[in-house]
Formats: sequence, C-alpha cells, structure tokens
Amino acid sequence: MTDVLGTPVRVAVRDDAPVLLISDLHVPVGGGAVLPALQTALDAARSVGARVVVLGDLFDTYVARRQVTVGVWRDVAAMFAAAAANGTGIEVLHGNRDFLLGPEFERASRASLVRGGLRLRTGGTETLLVHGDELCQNDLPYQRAKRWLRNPLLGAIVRRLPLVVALRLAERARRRSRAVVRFGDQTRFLPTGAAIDAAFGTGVQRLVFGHIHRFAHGRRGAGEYWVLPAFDEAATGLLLRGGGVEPVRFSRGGGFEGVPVPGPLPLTDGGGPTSTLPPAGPAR
Ligand SMILES: [Mn+2]
Repeated sequence: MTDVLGTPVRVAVRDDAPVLLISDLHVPVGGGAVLPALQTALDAARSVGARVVVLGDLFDTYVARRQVTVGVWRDVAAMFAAAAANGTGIEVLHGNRDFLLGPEFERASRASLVRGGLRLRTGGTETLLVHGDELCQNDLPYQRAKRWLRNPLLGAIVRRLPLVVALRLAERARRRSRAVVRFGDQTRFLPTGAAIDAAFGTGVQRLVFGHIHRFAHGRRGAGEYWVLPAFDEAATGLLLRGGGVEPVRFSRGGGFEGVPVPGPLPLTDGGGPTSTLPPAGPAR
C-alpha cells in the first residue's frame, strides 16, 4: 500500500480485461436522468466484458449507513447488484461527497469499495485512479476541513445517525458547498502541477481523476493525465482497453460512441503540497 498526498492507494489484481471509468455521478436524492444513463453505461460495459470503476462522488450525499435501505441509494445498490449478477465487476472509489459509504453498501451492491486510490496496470501502462480532491492543493479551506471531516471517530458517529437527521445534515453541507463553488475563487479548484507530479512520483505513467468536473487530457513530463467530466452532466467515460484510452459515450443499444479527446488543464505550478499547506494539526 502506497499513498499519494494522504490518499492510500490500493494495487488492483492485474488482468487485461477492459475497464470502464466514470466519475462524479452525484446521484441526487430524487434520482432523475442520471439513473437511466448509468444503466446504459453498465450495459455498454457488459457488452465488451469491461469491469467498471467509479472514481468517486457516485452519490450527491451519503452520510449514514441506513441510507442504503431507502430511496435512490437502495436503487443504485440494486442496479449494481444486478450488473454483478450479469458478470460486471464494479469498484467504487470514495469521493468527497460519499466518503462515508461503508460495508453496508458493498453488501447491498456487490461492488467493492476503494477507500482511496486504485492502481492498475492495463496494456503495460501503470495507471493511477484517484478521485482528485487531493490534487487540488490550493483549495486550502477544503483541505483543512477534509482533515477533520475524515476523522474515523466522527465518521463512525455520523454513520450511525438516524436517517432524517443524516439527510438534513447532508443537505446543509451540500448547500454550503454549492455556494462556495458558485462564488469562490475558481482557480483554487484546479489541481496543482506539483500534486500531479507527486502522483506520477509513485511510479505510474498514467493518472486519471475526476472531482473538478472538467473533461481534460494532457501530458506532464513523461506522464499522461486524463480528467473525467461529471457523469451527470456529460454521460461520458473512459474505456481502457488494448493499452489505449478511449473517451466514450454510451448508446442506448448497449455500445460505445467515440468522443473527441479534450485539451489540457491550465495547471498552476506555484507552490506545492508542502509549501501551500500549513502543518498538520487540529483544524477549525
Ligand atoms: Mn468530488
């Protein structure tokens, strides 16, 4: 187990089956259009024998373990369980909105939860998958809050909250986050070049992440990075097969349509994780 910018990285079992990557579905309390889009993506994955990795923020909010027994959380778990029964393996990375997803979701969905990043080797290329929030080292308020929000004791308490209380809490957090995203300084939500270098420093040649809701592809040094767009906006994924990466959309018939390769991110190079972050300690 290695780690990148505080995110533990699990090394996946090596196999050369195709892998479909999607990210940031933000499935809302009310369900809606993202659910049929997700089903179409799962069907497309099945048609080529691909396993599926969700790179975090599957749900708009998930805080308490009782959520998996109701509403949209139960429906998504059932959809994944049906896909698993059809032979489609699914791995779900924790995002910043659903990092409290726990074993109850694994049991209900038959998906495997990854509490951090996932490293895999496809077509001879070492590839690192992370949600991407750890790369946005200039977002200091977020990185500070993350330190106490991820406290395991706090998480254990919140996960046991009664459903009504948990949902109210989650909704308040979402409203605040939306306000920050709308009015805040936008550049701080981009990954830093130093953070991307740190990811390549773990020995991978390819990095894939989501979180910033901005489809992108670029190179940095000897490495290649891809940023997945938010699935609830673009219904776009990346198909890793035969050593290559194909940006794809999903057709109703159960196949893939090609999508043009996007351009690079405007990376900020000033400061790195060590120079921009205050020393670890009790945060606000
Ligand atoms: Mn996110």
